[in-house]
Amino acid sequence: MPQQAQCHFGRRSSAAPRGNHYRTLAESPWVFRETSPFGFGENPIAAAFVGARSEFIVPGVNGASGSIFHPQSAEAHAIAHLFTITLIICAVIFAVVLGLVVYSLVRFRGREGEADPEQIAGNKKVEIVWTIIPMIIVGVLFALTVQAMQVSDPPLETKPDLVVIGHQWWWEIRYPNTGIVTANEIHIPVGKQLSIRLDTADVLHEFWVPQLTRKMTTVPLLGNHVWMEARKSGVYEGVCSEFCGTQHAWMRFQVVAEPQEQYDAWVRNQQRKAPETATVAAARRGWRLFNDMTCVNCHAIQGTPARGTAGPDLTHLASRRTLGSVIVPNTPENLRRWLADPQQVKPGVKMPNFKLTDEQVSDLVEYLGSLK
Ligand code: HEC
Ligand SMILES: [Cu+2]
Repeated sequence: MPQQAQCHFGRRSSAAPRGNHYRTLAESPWVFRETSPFGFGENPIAAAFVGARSEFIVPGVNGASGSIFHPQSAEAHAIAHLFTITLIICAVIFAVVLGLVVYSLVRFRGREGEADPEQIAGNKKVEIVWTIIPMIIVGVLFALTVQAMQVSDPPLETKPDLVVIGHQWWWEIRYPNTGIVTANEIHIPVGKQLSIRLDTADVLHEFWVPQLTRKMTTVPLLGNHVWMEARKSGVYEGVCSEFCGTQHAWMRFQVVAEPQEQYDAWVRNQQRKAPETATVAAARRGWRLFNDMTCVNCHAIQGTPARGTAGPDLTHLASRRTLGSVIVPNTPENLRRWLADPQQVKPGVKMPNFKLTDEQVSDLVEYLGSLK
């Protein structure tokens, strides 16, 4: 991966126990860094939540970057800028108010033997001043917000370069110009501003790549758009940022921004259809299972009769970095675990447990592994 992909997770110690459950954070082998979109460095609260599932957090896979403080597009930059200005204005108000309160407490504190102070009701001058100042501040923030919106929002009727469809709990990605369909991994050429149309197959989701885009809700039939653009190549973390059910937190995706030639090579590879008959015997058995176990009802594989749309398109599954919306790295070992019991990897996932035998799992892994 290019330099840009920073690692968020460092190994704590190799002596930590292996397996699913770490009782305490100290036992967890992974140090949790900068995964919060706010990028506050090592984040013990987030780590406490993730500690229990920390075997899933692997550098280089979840090692995408996602801090709002390191924007990598004009759109994200406008938003980060607005955030900083708002923060400074609020900090100044906070300091002034706090200063006046402390000053009054000290300067006008009650002393022994003192009579009650003079009682007053209302002061026109003061009231005018403290009405006008906030109005000016709100006015300035409004103007700055409109400015940021102009940069980060595409015009309503923009022709989409990419269509992203939210599903409970994964993202379908369609490239209308090239016919490519993939899942949970968006490839884009560096330095090009793309228009993305957002849709949903079920409930409201929210699309957000903190370093590249604004947040945008996926509303049925509304056709919301966002701009997406990356100034540097790298892997950027994306999330669903509107609660949408059990696995909302694991409805993630990655944006892989690469130089034009690399992107073109990726496009050519994704446009290939899968061979209808596999060459290896185990893979052939795997395909037959795929066909017979009703996998075809939910998954599509271009070039075969599999046409399902309830789950991710698997035509080039083996070329993807992760499985289950970035919950685990895409390795034969994890694919095996996924097929043996998807619920164990991602509880609540809308893929049934087929109670496959070890041998069936091996054949399926062989077949799916051939879908590069
Ligand atoms: C009822 C529909 C359904 C059936 C039947 C089904 N799946 Fe799935 N599958 C899904 C859904 C939905 C997901 C995405 C889960 C997620 O990430 O939340 C998925 C994910 C996967 C993934 C991971 C893909 C990725 O890009 O992350 C693989 C591999 C997979 N299924 C293989 C199979 C195989 C093999 C079968 C048959 C034994 C099968 N599926 C049957 C719905 C189904
Ligand atoms: Cu969602």
